[in-house]
Amino acid sequence: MSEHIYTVSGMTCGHCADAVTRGLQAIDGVSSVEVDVASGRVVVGSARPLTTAEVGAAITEAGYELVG
Ligand SMILES: [Cu+2]
Repeated sequence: MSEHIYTVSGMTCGHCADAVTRGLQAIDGVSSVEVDVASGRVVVGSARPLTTAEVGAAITEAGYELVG
């Protein structure tokens, strides 16, 4: 179990947070997602290491941007 912290831009409300959460939870091995809309901070817990590419792809697909 490891925890990864990302910054996502473009989220403005709870629906944005839900979309990002759903996208990240669809990644194999992801066990938890916590989103703070105001800061754009996203904490992802996972059973295996995640690549920036797969996390970025999931966030892009949800309509937002991984910035860090
Ligand atoms: Cu929104």
